[in-house]
Amino acid sequence: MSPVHPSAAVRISPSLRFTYVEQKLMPLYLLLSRPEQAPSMLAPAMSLRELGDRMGPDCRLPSLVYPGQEHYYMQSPLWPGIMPDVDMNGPPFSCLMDPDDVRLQGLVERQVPRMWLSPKGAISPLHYDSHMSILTQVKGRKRLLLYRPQDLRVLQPYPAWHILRRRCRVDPANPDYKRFPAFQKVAALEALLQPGDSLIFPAKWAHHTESLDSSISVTYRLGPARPATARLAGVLRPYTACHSVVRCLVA
Ligand SMILES: O=C(O)CCC(=O)C(=O)O
Repeated sequence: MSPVHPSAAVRISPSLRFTYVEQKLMPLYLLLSRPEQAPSMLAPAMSLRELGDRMGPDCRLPSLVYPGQEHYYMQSPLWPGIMPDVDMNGPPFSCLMDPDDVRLQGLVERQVPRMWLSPKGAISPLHYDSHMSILTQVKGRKRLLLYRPQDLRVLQPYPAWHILRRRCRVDPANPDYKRFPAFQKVAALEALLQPGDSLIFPAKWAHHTESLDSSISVTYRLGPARPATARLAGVLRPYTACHSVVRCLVA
């Protein structure tokens, strides 16, 4: 019997900037444009073996969407057993769900935990999420720039009907102050995550991420179970948890 190789959702991009595209709105976009004109495309199911080959230095496989070079970023639900050498019940994961932590009380899981496997230099351009995130670094280092919800308007997110909704027009890595002069006055918080660190940030905190090494992260998304805690989630601030030590990013 041939071995079964699990498959993963993989984002494909013509550059190391992996602009997330709203998948639900993609069919509409493809009525008007060709796939290779999209900022990125999702390969729904690629075997881990093929992903490994494509991410390797000597890949000879033909490109899937973009003519010439393309890059791959696995962004996939985390199945049991996908990382057999990582104890998902041990630190730092175990300390994140501390029932006594008032910041997590009343929150429920809003998305199946996700695994993010990226090459060195991969960028997730500035965007915000609708739920609180816990981003845990498993391998390699990841740098995040975070912006407060009150600065969101200045970051110029695309409207709700757009395939780039929740993405921002401002690019902190290459700021265009002529086009976005107000951005000069906006301060970012910076987080450098090492393996074992977790960053917890509430909904609507826009973030830009950069993989400083080839990287594996896991995200959990939590949302309020009751409307009263929705207000609490909105005022929380990001903090990092390194194993059982929690240190505030913002004083
Ligand atoms: O680091 C990444 O690229 C993925 C994490 C992220 O941006 C997110 O969870 O929204």
